[in-house]
Amino acid sequence: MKLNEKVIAELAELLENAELQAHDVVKITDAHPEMDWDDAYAIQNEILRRKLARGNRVVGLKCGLTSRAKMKQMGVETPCFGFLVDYFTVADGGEVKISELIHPKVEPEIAFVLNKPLKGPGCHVGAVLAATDFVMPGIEVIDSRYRDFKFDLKSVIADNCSSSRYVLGGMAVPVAGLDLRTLGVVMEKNGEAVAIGAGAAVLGHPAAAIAMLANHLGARGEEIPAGTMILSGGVTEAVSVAAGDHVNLRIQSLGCVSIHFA
Ligand code: OOG
Ligand code: MG
Repeated sequence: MKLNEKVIAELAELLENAELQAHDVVKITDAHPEMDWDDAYAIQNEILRRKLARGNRVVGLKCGLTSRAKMKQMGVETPCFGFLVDYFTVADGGEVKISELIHPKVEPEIAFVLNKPLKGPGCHVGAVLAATDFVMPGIEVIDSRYRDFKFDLKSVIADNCSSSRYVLGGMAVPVAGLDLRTLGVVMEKNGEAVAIGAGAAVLGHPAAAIAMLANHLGARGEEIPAGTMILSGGVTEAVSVAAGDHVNLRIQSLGCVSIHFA
């Protein structure tokens, strides 16, 4: 750790206020170039602590920057992990007010729901599939708190990996009999296909993202509890949205989910 507790608390407050008040900030590594990975996750944890103290509940976890398309779009080479809390949840077909967000983008994701805990190190795709109750289609709404959506990996980890809103829907399908690598993914904005991909875009197999999260937490002596919902990361580039936009995601064998921006 390079930052002291006071600076970590101040940066968490700055980033969380930016989220809650929907305004951008300059990326925190500009003023703190010495910060390290543990500092970045400590700031994210402090944001979580603030939310829990206010009565929010964790409803899931997320992996980010797990596809080449996303890494290239954001200029970052390594996946990151974050949390999802209750008020991020939008009902299928539901509405998000653009005025509550800064510069939102949507991305198509495969969500996993576990029925067994997962613990690294050594977690692998097979262990993830054996612990998966079902998968579902999900649209994640990301909204970096950083100006112009530009950041480096440490800044984005501190900012809870741009987490903002998400919607799950479609069918809950057990993974036995599904090849998650070849599932086709089509995301439409206002009826036009704006992002097309397949599951293998996420680290060769979306379950590899979940294994990576289990190994990341394992290195900190933590595990992913049974019952956890996890977003495995955007399959394609994220797409900007504005008021009036309707977004629909269709994943082969898993059905559709949609969201509207007002
Ligand atoms: C970081 C969060 C990335 C994903 O699925 O890749 C993410 C960002 O792109 O702002 O959620
Ligand atoms: Mg995402």
